Amino acid sequence: MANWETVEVTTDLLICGGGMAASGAAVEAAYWAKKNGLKVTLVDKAAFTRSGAVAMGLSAINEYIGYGKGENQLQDYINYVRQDLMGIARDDLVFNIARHVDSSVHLFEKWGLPIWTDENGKYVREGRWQIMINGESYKVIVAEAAKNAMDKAGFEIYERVFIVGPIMDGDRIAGAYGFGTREDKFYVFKAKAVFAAMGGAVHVFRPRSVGEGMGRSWYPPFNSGSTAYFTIAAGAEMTCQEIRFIPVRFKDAYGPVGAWFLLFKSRATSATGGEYMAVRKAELNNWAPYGLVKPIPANLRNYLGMLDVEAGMGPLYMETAEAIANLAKAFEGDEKAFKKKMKSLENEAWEDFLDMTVSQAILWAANNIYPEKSRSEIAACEPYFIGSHSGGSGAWVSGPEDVNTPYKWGYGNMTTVKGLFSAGDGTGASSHKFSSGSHAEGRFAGKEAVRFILDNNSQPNVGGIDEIKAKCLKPLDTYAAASKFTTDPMINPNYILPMQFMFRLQKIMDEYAGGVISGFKTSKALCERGLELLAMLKEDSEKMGAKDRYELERCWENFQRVWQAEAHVRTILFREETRWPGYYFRADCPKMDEANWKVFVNCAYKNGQWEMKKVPVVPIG
Ligand code: SFD
Ligand code: AMP
Repeated sequence: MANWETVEVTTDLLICGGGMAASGAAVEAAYWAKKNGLKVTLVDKAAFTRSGAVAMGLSAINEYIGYGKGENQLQDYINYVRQDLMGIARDDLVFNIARHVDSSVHLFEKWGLPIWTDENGKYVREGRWQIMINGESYKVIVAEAAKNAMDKAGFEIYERVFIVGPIMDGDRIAGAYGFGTREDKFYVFKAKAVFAAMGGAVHVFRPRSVGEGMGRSWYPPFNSGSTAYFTIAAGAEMTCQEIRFIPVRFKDAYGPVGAWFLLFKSRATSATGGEYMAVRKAELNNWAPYGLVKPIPANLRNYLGMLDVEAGMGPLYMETAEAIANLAKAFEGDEKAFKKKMKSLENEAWEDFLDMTVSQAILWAANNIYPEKSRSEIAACEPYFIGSHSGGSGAWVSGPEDVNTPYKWGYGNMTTVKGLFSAGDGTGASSHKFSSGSHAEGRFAGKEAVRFILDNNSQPNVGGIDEIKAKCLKPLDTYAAASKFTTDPMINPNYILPMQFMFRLQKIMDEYAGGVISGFKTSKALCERGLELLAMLKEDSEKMGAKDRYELERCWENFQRVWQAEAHVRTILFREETRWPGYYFRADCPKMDEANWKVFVNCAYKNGQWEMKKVPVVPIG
């Protein structure tokens, strides 16, 4: 067996992940733990200040209610999220995040994040719920505050340690295991409670960017479904596993569109010039009542564009030049003021991408695109699994104690597994939290996890470490034992390399589970065949081979992706209707069925079997 040192760390609360939710959890838990003589430990697979979805920065904060300022009511946000998810959302969770989110944003500002303000000092709104920021260093600012809180309390942060999976003591979480990505070290973390916030899942489906563009995606390619795998493997109930998110993005470099639609008030058109949201408006009646609300749900906005593409009217375009011209129109007649306005609009257009998707700015430059002169191509991307944006997948967690909700079993944001908490992309049915809401939810969950520990203050048993270590390092052994059998170690019948494993997974998902190549369509028969192929892929995961530490990480990332994939396909198969056209289409059940399927679909993996069930949607307010 590979000769790696074993490092054992014993703590009270283990925070897995170092993104927005984990940063929130660290700030809050460090305070409450220190006060109560407990210890917190944080583990991130990357460098904490530049890790996760906000690594590159962001140009907007997408959830700011302005509740204390009388700008919006919490109930309006709850209604907005439920409608955007075609009726399927947990109002209690959305409410809980909404009531705490503004204070996270105020903390960001206090810690140094520049938020745009108008001449009266009011935050500049991108849309009703979003505010604009100069956010290139957003993650650095938020992570440093978390680091300071942890340092002040004398708590440790482990960077560049990849968490593979949970360690259980019966039905209670007992810790996690993983390995160093820069050192030959196997880690065992023993904890009384675990907060799993290792982001969403990217590259489960074949991306549009393949070959020379491989690795480019809208969401970070290094978020590989670790949270989903961790919670599923611990036996936690999962929800909304069918609600993938398909963002429409500027084509090929995946630049976000929110600023263009909301701040610049741009139109999106087909090649023939028609604005699909206007031309195809009648289609929305088929998806009533959700198709008739404002804003029109994200999946339906996607769907109308997809119908144009299917009708041969692609490519689709963002009319950037027209939008900029419209905004500058009021200044026509005063040459100096007009030029100044045009310059500031151009700056805003470029900054939007330079703040969060640098490669889109590079692609514009490479393709001679001047947003004020020409329109720019947009397209629906491959599917992503993220519970924090406009998808819904994640763990099923307990609602807050002080809210009258049927979904409650003890500690807020605890999964159905004792002592295992989650937030951000890790929790389901509570979409539209984004960066700010993930942080607020993390703060709440961190505090609740400390409360759990105070009530259950015993160290669970951790056994079987040698077996776990052997299994974790096995891909290195498999490769070492067989790589000399062939002249090219890339081609070898004794193992499957991580890249080959990932390509096989992505091909299955693309062709059977409604990826880009299938026009986002699938069916019962396709899902069933996809599950057969996934079962064989899972069998072959026993034969994963890794030539070095780097490939070992890739092996386990892909292993985690497969579990997210399976939960997804099983849930699509179980739900016999189409509810989110524009995200996926069950071609054999093409209509929405409110009478039978206005429910959550939850699943859990227990004793080697998947259990699927319907859970009623109970709105509050
Ligand atoms: O424009 C392991 N997001 C946006 N949110 C906004 O508020 N405004 C925007 O402008 C947003 N847009 C946007 C966004 C994201 C991206 C990539 C782009 C544009 C280009 C969404 C938010 O970023 C998102 O909601 C939150 O970041 C979610 O927070 P969280 O904590 O659930 O996930 P994370 O931040 O990605 O952190 C994950 C962490 O886990 C680590 N990790 N650690 C140990 N072991 C493992 N196995 C691990 N696997 C992962 C990661 O390193 C990271 O620290 S726009 O498109 O709408
Ligand atoms: P995006 O850049 O697509 O991630 O969107 C950023 C924010 O703007 C999110 O809150 C979206 O829900 C919202 N948004 C994007 N496009 C639209 C639109 N056409 N109408 C309403 N809201 C939108």
